[in-house]
Amino acid sequence: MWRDLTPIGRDAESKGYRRFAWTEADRDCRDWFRSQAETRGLTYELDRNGNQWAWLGDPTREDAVVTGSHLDSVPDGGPFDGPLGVVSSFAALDELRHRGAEFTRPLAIVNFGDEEGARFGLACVGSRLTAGQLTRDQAHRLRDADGVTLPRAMEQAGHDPEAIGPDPERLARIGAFVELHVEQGRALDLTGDRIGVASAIWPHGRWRFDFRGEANHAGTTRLVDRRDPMLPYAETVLAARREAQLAGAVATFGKIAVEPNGVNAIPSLVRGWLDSRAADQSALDTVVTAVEKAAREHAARHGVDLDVVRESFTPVVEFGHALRDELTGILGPDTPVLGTGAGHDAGILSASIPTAMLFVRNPTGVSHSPAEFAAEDDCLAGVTALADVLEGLACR
Ligand code: HGY
Ligand code: MN
Ligand code: MN
Ligand code: MN
Repeated sequence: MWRDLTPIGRDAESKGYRRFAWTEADRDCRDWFRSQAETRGLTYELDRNGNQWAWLGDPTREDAVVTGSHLDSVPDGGPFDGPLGVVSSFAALDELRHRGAEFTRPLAIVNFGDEEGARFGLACVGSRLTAGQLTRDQAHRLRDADGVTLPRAMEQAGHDPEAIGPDPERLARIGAFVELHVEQGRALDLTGDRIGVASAIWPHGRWRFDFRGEANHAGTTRLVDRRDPMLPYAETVLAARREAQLAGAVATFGKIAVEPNGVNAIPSLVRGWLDSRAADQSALDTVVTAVEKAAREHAARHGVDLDVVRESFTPVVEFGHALRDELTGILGPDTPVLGTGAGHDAGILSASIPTAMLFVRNPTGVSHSPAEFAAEDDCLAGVTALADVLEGLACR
């Protein structure tokens, strides 16, 4: 199963994954998911928001146990972030069938579309639409770097963009959602554990900083005559690192767009995206406020205009104790419980249904990079743990 999936969307040079929403690689991943579902005799379903479901049992009941994750990636992402959760879900079902488990509740495996937001800039689009945290109109306004709108991309992929929207009936059918995910950090490696349970997802958001200056000739324009937006942008990147350090938070300017983007042209516009996260809201607010203040001071000093737009924000997610304690009850009371700075579909759904997460050890701690890694025996331990959890929740 894993071997069929890993070549899809993998760049030969970087060895990283480029599985972006509604592209051919995304289509191939979806075809893979459907074939895995149908090979197992599960009822396959593509929902109005482009999420894929594979059902065992009566999907109309209101107490289904759902597991799964996403298959899309960030640019040059790693092989485990998302796919490990989906593959482990199918493998856990195989394990439960091997055990002869008798299901007393429906089970579904899900692939949530566009979790990373790599193409259209907003994370968790599939689960946000389903949970009613993103409206159709907001989704229709999303566009990629080439100006292709989300509706257009959906149409090109054969999905009706007018059908997207909240899906409360579907959520009403779910009694519990458990997402297995590779750990994006080294907490389990440091404690020597293979598996952990999530306690919370840090509050996090994305802010766009538009520094507007004056395009001009790089060779003939005197320094004193310039209104170069690249300078306040650079100073703001350094300010973000400083403010995050002070607040015990994280802040990253990882994406930039420059116009006209010519080697010999002073930019007219430098657009930078800040991703900032912190264990608590007040620390996050402190960082973002301080970074914006610094950006405005630097911009003014260089005669550059600045617009700051909050593009997305996810408040802290505390996973409910009831389901979390059920998991540690099944996996063992000394199962480590750990927070994460990474966003997940489970974080979005936790506002609507009982949700929990399992983490699988990643000895490198690296993610969103081809260097992301999980050892085979840890992945197998993840499958066993997920099978134990699903058996405890959905079987006699
Ligand atoms: O950005 C995140 O934390 C997630 O990987 N989408
Ligand atoms: Mn990710
Ligand atoms: Mn992920
Ligand atoms: Mn429309």
